[in-house]
Amino acid sequence: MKKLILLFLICSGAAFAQEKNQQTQKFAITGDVEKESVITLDSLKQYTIKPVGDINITDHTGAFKHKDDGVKGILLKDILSHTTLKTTSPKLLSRFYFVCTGADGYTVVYSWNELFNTVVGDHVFIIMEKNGIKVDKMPESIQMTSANDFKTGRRYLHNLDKIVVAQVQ
Ligand SMILES: Nc1nc2c(c(=O)[nH]1)N[C@H]1C(S)=C(S)[C@@H](COP(=O)(O)O)O[C@H]1N2
Ligand SMILES: [Mo]
Repeated sequence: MKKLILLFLICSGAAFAQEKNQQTQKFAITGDVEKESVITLDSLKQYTIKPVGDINITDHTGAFKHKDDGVKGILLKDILSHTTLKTTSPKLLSRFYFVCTGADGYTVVYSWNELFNTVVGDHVFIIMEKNGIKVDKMPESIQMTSANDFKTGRRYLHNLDKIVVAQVQ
């Protein structure tokens, strides 16, 4: 029985590790929106790709992990500006937040104000290229980064799968 449990733990661990590296070719925008959408690598081509520069990636404690060179990306707020949020008054947008989840379930949150009403939003990108590698060849596939965070690793989301729009009730 113990061996069986051990085998199960090893197998589920392997399955989980695989999921973390599961590449995504598209992500959905759902939740409190007028119309749900799916953003594909192809549909990303219509957006302006901006130079982001080099980013030092720390872990969640702040310790240096690695450096990404020559990062280029699309502003998340440019993509989200095509989505109409379901609300009766612009004043209520201050209640809204975006729940961004990777293929393995890792999740990061941005508030509407943070993205559209602070400088943070000027540095939140979907990475289209880094270290000379284009998005379709990156193991992290669709990767999102908040480049001006203190601890960049925390919101350096690999394999973006969905963005769910929600509001504080
Ligand atoms: N999808 C996904 N993204 C993730 C994580 C994760 O577990 N799953 N871990 C985060 C954390 S805590 C850190 S420190 C960085 C590490 O980035 P690296 O794996 O490229 O070094 O990824 C972040 N992005
Ligand atoms: Mo981390």
